[in-house]
Amino acid sequence: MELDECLELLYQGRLLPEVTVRALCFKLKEMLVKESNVVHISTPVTVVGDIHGQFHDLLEIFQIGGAAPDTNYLFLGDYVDRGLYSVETIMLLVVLKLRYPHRVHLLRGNHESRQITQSYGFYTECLNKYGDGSKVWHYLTDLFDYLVLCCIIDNELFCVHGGLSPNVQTIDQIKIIDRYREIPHDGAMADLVWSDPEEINAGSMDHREEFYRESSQHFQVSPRGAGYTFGRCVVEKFLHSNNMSRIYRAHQLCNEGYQVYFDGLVTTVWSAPNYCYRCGNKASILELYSTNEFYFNVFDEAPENKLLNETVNPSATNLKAISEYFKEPVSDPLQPESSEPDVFSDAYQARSASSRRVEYFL
Ligand SMILES: [Mn+2]
Repeated sequence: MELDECLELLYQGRLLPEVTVRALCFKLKEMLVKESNVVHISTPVTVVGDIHGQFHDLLEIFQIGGAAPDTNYLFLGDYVDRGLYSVETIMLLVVLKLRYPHRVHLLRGNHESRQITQSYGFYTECLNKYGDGSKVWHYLTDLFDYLVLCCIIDNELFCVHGGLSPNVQTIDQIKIIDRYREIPHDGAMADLVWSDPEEINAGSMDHREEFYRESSQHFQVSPRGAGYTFGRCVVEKFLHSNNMSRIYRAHQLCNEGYQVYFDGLVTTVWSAPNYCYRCGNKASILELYSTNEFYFNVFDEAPENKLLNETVNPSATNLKAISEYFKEPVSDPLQPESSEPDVFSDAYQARSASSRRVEYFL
């Protein structure tokens, strides 16, 4: 099948035959094996954060941000899991990368992994859509091992899915990682896709808190169970050593679609509106015209999702089904607050990273 033919089907939300998926994955692996772990690109480019299988919202991104290849895109990872259309989402991105290799760039997120996708939806979705004997999940997770880890825009903007690592001081140290593998549990490669910035508000702090404030400037164990949280000192040191000005990353839900840390040195871009069809958050894409001219294009969920909400949203009767789909307890909004926090609540998401319970599904 020709690439343009594939694109036409995929834009309609159709699935490609398994043999085609196999051939496309092999072809893209051949292309990606030649890429460095750190890809260099130039502005103008539009940066996209987590999508998590929300296919209709990906189509919305092309509506508001411009179609590929008229607009250059850098996707920061987490294409699959959670949403109901991971296969459609990743296949559209795979074919766009093959068709327009210099205008579409795909980084690896922590969900582009065999282990994580078996727990958070993508594995089950592949079997549901292609049948129990199908190998679509294998083809795609093998392909994930070839995705690049980082991107540098105009030699000064560092882009990665998660964040920094205590094992990485220079870009060259990223370039020598053997990335053609499952994401390990620890080490530089794991940290790049798992870590989070952590900003401590100086304000009313007593002396005991001063100690924590100091230590939080550096790397701390992450409540996610993988990667680290990192503070302003770490960011300033990394940017200075590598002669860069800012970091753009994804990986954390933002109610307003993006979040700025450390006076703009780090920015989170989040591109899954109304995450999991129930978080009520906005999403954004970051349009970079040059290193110092940019615009956060904020958007709400696609109208198609609202139809989905009728079927997916937690009414008392289908809570159990959703709980099983998401493989985690879902609290019943009609019941009084239980001891487990509702990790999807605004109040919970607004907490600082270290005060949150493990939420490595994000
Ligand atoms: Mn992530």
